[in-house]
Amino acid sequence: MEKRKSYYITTPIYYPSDNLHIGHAYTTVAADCMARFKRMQGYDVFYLTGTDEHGQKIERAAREKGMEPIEYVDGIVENIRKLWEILQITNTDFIRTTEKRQEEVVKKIFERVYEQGDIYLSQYEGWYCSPCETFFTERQLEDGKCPDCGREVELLKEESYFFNMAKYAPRLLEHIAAHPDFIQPESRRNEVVNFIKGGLEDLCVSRTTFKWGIPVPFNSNHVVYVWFDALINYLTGVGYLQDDALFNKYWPADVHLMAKDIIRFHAIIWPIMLMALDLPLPKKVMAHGWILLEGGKMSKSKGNVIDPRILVDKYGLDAVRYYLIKELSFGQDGVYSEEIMVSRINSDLANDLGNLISRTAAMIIRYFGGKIPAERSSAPLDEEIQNTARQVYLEATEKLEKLDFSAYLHAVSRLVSRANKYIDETAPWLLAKDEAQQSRLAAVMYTLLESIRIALILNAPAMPTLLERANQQLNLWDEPARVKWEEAGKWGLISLPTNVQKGEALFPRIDVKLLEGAGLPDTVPAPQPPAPVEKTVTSPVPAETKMVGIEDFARLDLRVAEVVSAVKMPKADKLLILKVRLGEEERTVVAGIAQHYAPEDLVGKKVVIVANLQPTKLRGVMSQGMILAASDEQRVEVLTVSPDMASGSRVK
Ligand code: ME8
Repeated sequence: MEKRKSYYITTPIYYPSDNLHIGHAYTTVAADCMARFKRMQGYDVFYLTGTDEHGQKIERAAREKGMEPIEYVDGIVENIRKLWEILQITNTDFIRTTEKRQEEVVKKIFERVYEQGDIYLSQYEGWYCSPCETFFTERQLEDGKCPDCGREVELLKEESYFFNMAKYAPRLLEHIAAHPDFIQPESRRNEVVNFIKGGLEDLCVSRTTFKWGIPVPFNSNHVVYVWFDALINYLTGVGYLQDDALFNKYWPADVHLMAKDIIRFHAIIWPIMLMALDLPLPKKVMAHGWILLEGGKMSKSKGNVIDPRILVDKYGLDAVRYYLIKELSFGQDGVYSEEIMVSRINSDLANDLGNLISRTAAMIIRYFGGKIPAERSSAPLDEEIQNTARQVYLEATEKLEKLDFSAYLHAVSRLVSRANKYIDETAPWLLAKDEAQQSRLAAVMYTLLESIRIALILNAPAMPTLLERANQQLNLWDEPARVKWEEAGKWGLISLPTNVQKGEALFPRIDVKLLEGAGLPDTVPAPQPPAPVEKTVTSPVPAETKMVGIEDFARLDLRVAEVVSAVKMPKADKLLILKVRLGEEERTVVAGIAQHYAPEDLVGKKVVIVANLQPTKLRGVMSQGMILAASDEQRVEVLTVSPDMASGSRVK
């Protein structure tokens, strides 16, 4: 049997000084997206995450609560594990630095590096930042404070073991130059190279001022420096010195993923430690940006954190993961606000993907009882969709390989938008009226369902429950969990007849009003839904009116719609709720014309609506379009066309 290729990905091991927030969730979800993608490609994946439990910071946090460090971290680690379950993280193992396996490996490594002369005993004097667990020289301080977090530092003098890093600097620079992909993104690589070129000082790798750590094996006055200990987790996790078969299978790691705050530890100290151990270096160290709040960085110690569990409860797992993965552009920071998240979920998932699926499913049921017939006549437009699907597959694959998560989801969105546009272009409700167009209608439905199948597969690494949920209506796969990535690269895998059934909306639209008074720290004001007033036509056109090209105008889908019913919106003076028919399709539109029209005056009228306006909820009612009306100082008059004009007709 052919041996499957292996893939080893890690997240940082997080400090269990407090519960984790969406920043940590971001890294873990992104790494999980990668692990799922690689599994779908057929790789044998090892995905490691865990907790970094030693050091003065944790010891202090525990003491402040009057607890033993281990007792303190045990509780938080339990919460972290639960959080990863909630987010459906598929980590292969979870490593805690307080485990026996880690202690044994750290001691052996420390001893070996000491024996070969790369670790030596000396005196250390320096400025120590306890929250960052880092020493700084006088020169590195900023205004006498920690250059990383801006907090107070303390002058510490102690006997310490030092790791001779400078010795390996030239080799590391050579390695970085020969492997341009080793440190990503490029801006971080340049930063690291400049830092190394500035001269590496030997690293202090032991402490005597506190006890909460792994003892140096030959001198129990010292504990191993927390970063020296923590980085080794990446080796212990895959069985270094303990399970050779496992280790040989997965080492070197394919990717260490983290945010930019800890890139130097991973791109300088860690490779040098591995060089000292004669081990191959990881293939890639990738640093993403930070998720910031409007007021700055989120931090456990500042207490301004966003709890991912609450978001999942409110908005659902797939939606929250989707938002996180799409939010940070390659290597860049992004600003979190609940409003931005909700508007992204509404536009990308409720309007685009969710609507595409529900509209297509409804049409296949309405026109063919859920079963697309085999007789299909294609048109050149169908090929255009196939090409888009192919390009999107290639692009999504390429972006994921590069860990450019946001660009990957942007690519997938392109296919969804193209398919939605295809519905408008082919107007299936018109085809359905004509017996002679049955086979064309079947081809249109098939093209849509194929596009959906591909878009679903491509979204699957980001949204773990999506395939299963969509499959309940679409019945595309016998076993959604076994779908392969490459199936998204092939057109025409759906065999006929299909078996599409009615189902619930996959991504219900979120009412932005739910956000009011949510009491979130540092969030921007909720975006206002577009006012439900009609387009007003004033005359004459003011000179400063900005001219638009015909292509801008063509983006509006204006249609004739027949008003089939109209009622007043309860407790709203200005609003009417109209049911309108556009060809076969029925829609609800909320219009701000109650002061100008009695509901019964509108019924039967053929009005003009903007049919491709983003749906929005007004007073709890989803409005799916806007009615055009002219207005002057006194009146508002709804635009109408003659009663014999077919509803659904285009207005241009
Ligand atoms: O640094 N935006 O642990 P840590 C994006 N124990 N990512 C964020 C984030 C934010 N606002 N906040 C945290 C440590 N992260 C060490 C690691 S590894 C051998 C030892 C994520 O709990 C991001 O991945 O402070 C960042 O690098 C990591 O959490 C820091 O986690």
